[in-house]
Amino acid sequence: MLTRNVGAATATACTVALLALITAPVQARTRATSASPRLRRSVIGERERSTNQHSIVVGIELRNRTELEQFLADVQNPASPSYGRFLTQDEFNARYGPEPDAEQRVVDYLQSNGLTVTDRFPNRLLVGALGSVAALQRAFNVEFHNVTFSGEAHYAALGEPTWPAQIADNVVGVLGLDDLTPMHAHVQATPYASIGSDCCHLSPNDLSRFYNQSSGFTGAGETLVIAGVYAWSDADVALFNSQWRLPALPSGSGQVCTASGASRGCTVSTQNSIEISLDVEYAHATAPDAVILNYMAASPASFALTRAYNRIVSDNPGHIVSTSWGSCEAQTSTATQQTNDNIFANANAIGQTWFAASGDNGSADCGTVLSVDHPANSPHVMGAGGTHPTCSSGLDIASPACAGYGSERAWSDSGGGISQVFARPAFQTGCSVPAGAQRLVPDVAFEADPSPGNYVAFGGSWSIIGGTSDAAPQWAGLFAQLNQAKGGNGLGNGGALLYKLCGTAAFHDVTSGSNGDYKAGVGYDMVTGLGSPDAAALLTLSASTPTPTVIGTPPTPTPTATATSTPQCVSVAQPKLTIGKLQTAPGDDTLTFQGNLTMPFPFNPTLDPLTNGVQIFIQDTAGSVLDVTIPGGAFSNPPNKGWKVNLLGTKWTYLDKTQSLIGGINKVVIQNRSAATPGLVSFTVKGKNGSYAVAPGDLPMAARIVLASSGGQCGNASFASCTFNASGSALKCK
Ligand SMILES: [Ca+2]
Repeated sequence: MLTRNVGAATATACTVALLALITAPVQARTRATSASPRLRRSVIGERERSTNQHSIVVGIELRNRTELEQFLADVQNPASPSYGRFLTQDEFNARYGPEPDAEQRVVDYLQSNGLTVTDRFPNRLLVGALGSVAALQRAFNVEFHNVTFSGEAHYAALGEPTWPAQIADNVVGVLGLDDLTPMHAHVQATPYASIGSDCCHLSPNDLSRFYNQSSGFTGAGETLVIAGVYAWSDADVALFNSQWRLPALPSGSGQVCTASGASRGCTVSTQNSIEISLDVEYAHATAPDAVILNYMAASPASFALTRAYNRIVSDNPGHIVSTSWGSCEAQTSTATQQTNDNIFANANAIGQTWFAASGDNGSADCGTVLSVDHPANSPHVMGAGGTHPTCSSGLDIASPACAGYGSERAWSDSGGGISQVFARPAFQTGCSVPAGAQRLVPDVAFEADPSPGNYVAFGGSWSIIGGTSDAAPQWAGLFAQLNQAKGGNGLGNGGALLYKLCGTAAFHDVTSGSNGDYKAGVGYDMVTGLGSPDAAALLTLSASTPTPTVIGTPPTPTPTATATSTPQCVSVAQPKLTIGKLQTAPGDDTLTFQGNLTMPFPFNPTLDPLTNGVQIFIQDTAGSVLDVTIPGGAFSNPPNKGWKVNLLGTKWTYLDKTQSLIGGINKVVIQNRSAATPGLVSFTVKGKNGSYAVAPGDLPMAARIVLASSGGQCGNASFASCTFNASGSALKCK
C-alpha cells in the first residue's frame, strides 16, 4: 500500500488551493474544521476512484446568535416577559435562521459543481447533497483518498474545503467529507438472560419504586422522540409490555425514516436494534401514556444523524427528545459539533428539551484520550450520566423486587468532564460547579451500570442492558411527565430549571465513586452532574416554579381541534390556599382551596364528578400535606354525604355531614363555566377537622386536583407566595 503522511497531503491540498486563488474567485475556509481529527492519525492510501459517490451535509450559520442566546436565557427566566413564550418555527426562521439568500447561494454553488441537492429544510440550517468524488473535489478543492484508521478502511478528503469567500462566511462546514468518526450507541448488553423470577436485574417496576415514580403523571398528551439509528421490532415492544403489564404504545407512536431512500439505518437489525429496543421500552415504561416516535438516521454516519436531528426540529412532533448515540468530542469535527449545536439551539427556542447519553468510557471518551461525548457536550442538550444503584432491600434471590431507593454511587464508566469545544452555559452555576469558562458534562444521572442492568426485550428474548443509554430515555420520560404537569407547552432547555433544584429533594446527590479522572462529590460533579431524580419530588418542586400560563395574546397559535381530544393536566389559574388553626389540637385545622382550570373543551371524557369523584393532593417540601380521593356517588342520608348536581348539570357539590370526614374535607364545589367561558372550571374545597402539618421551613407548596382520573384531566397549582400569620397558626398562599 502506498502511504504518506498527512503533512505532505495537506501541502498538496494547499497547492491546489493556491492555484484556485489565481484562476477563480477568492476562496476561503470556514471557521470550523470539517475534517475528522482522526485524519491526523490515519494512514493515507491511494486516491479514491473519482466515480465513487458520497453524501454530504453543509451546515449553514444561524443569524443573530448573541440575541438568540439572550432569548434562550429569557425564555427560562420567570422574571422575563419572554418566560415560557417559545417561538414558532416561522418566528425562529425570521429572527435567527439563515437568510434565504445564504442558503440559495450554497445550493447554487453545489449544483454548479455537479452535485445533486438531496435535502433542504424549512429552517435552512442544512443542505444535503450527493456527488461523485470528482464533483466533490472540484467543489471544495480537496483530494479524496482511501485511508486506514485503527486497521479499518475509510475514505477521507485531505485538507479543508474552501468556498467562494461570500459563501464561506455563512457556512459552518461540510459534514461527510470522511467517514472516520461515525456515531455509536452507548449501550452494554448481555444477551439471552432468563426471566420470570424478576431477579436480580432491574425491571420497570423496580425502577419505578427506586426513583419514586409516584406522581401519577404518565406523559399523557406528550410526544417523546428518540433520535438514533435502526428500527424497533413491534414484537419486542409487545413482549416487554406484556411482561411488565404496561399498556401498548399510544396510538400515533411509530418510526420515521429520515433517509432520502431505503436505508439499512431504517430497518430492524438483529445486532444493532438493541439500542432502540432499550430506548423505546424504558421511555415508554417511564411515560406510558406518551406517544413515542423513533426518528431513524440513514446510517450511523454522523452527518446522517445531523440530518435526523434537524428533521426532529423541522417536523417538531413533540417536546422531548432522547438520543443515546454519540461520538467522542476530541475526535469529532468541530463543523459537525457546531452544526448540531445550532440545531439544538433551534430546538430549545421552539420549546424542545433534548437529553443525550454522556458516554460509556468514563472520563476518557475516546478510549484513552480525556474527552467528553457529543452531543451530550452541547450546552443546548442535557447530558445524562450513569450511576450504580443499590435498593433499600430486595433485588436478591430471597426477595427479588427492589423495595425502593437505597443509595447510588457513580458508575465508573459514566461519561463526563470538561468540553474543549463549547463554552459554559449560564445555567451551569451554583451547586458547587467548579469555576471555569467551559461546558461541563453531564448535567444529570440515572442508573446505568450493567450490573444490575435493565431487562430489555430484544430479538424475541431478554437481554440485560447497561450504559448511559439507560439514563437518557428515562430522563426524557420524566420530562414527558413534567411537561404534562406544567401544561404541555414545552419546557425548552432543562438547564435553568434543573440547576435551581440542586440541594432539594428533587435530586439524590451522588457523592461517591469516580469515572477515572473525576470523582463524584457533594453537589455537582463531572460523573453524575446534579444527581439522580426523586421523580415525585422533582415533579412537585418543578411545579412550584412559576408555570408559564398564556395570559393575553399567546405567542403561538392556540391548539387546534385535534389537541382537544387529548386530555392534559393544566395549570390552575388564580389558586388560593388557606390553612387555619395550625398548631392547635390535631384535627382542629381548617382548609380552603380554590382556583380555576382552563381545560380542553369539550371535556373528554365528560366532566362528571358524581361518577368519577375527585382527587386532591397538596404537598410541601417535607412531603404530602393532604392526599385524598373524594369518591363519586349521589348524596344520600344515611350516610349523609355525597354529590349533588344542579338541574343544568353544570355544578356539582359534594357535602359530607358525617363526623368521619375524608382528610377533613366537608365540601367540594365544582362548577363548569363552559357556557360563559368554554373550558373553564372553577372549584372550591373546604375542610375542617383535618390534619395539615405545615411548617415555615417546609415551603413552598404545590397542589394538584384530578377531576376525571380516567381521562387524566387535572390541574396543578404552585404557590410561590405563602405567608404565615404572626403566631404561625394560619397560612395563606396564592
Ligand atoms: Ca454529587
